[in-house]
Amino acid sequence: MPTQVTPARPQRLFGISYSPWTEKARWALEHHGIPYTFSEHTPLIDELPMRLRLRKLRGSISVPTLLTKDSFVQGSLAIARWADANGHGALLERADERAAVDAWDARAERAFEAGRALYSARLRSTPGALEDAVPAFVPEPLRRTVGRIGVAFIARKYGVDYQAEAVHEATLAEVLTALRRALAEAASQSGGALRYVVGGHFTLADIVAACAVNVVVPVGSQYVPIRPRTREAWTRTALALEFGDVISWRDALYARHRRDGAGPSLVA
Ligand SMILES: N[C@@H](CCC(=O)N[C@@H](CS)C(=O)NCC(=O)O)C(=O)O
Repeated sequence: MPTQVTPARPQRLFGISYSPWTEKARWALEHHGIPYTFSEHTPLIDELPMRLRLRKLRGSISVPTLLTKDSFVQGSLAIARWADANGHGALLERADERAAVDAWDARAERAFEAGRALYSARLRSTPGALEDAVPAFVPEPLRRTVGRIGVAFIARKYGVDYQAEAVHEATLAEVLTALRRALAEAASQSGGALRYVVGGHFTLADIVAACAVNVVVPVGSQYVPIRPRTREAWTRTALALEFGDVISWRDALYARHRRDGAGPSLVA
């Protein structure tokens, strides 16, 4: 008698497609060939459904959050490590690399937060960007107002300081300088091929560092779908000019190590 095989339920990832935290989690999952469906999370509008899903009415919740067959994995680092423990690709960190990866993750986290603050401020000042950032179902006359409320919600929830533009820019420059230094050291060890920030091979540290570069200049839309005005709001032109070498490294890393990218381009 033939045995009936029930296909395993794929993982479901809740995230914000252009968010660096979400991209970090997706890259790790896709590196390991882990199948998942993606659900776009809209701040404020999806807050209550997400709380009910997680059975967490108090305390903070955020995305990315991964629903596996038996649990929720919350936070980009935890998801990347879950992927490493459950996937089939080459390990993204060995036990002896964990401390170095943690240090890069902490650095990238500072860049992500600085990037979010600059992006939130820029959303309010770039014509059409607020309207672009809200889901398609919101009717035209309401788009700007809904966008404004959404940004205010994120600013309050994450303590975003709109005024500290110079401080956030300096944080980004500091992280990119550290990355440039690490790549220079890696070049002297590897003899100039594609360089890796930890251990001479592709690790989670490269993923988080590349995602930190994405908050200065978003990577191509074939990897992370992003609308043109949203891209504009993330872009820091002066830093992009100053750190062209680091951006080229990020592009080469994506070309070599990011499988198919996150899906179809949203660029019109
Ligand atoms: N430490 C968390 C931070 C994630 C985070 O800050 N997520 C924000 C991205 S803007 C978020 O969920 N925003 C939507 C919301 O809070 O509703 C991680 O590593 O995943």
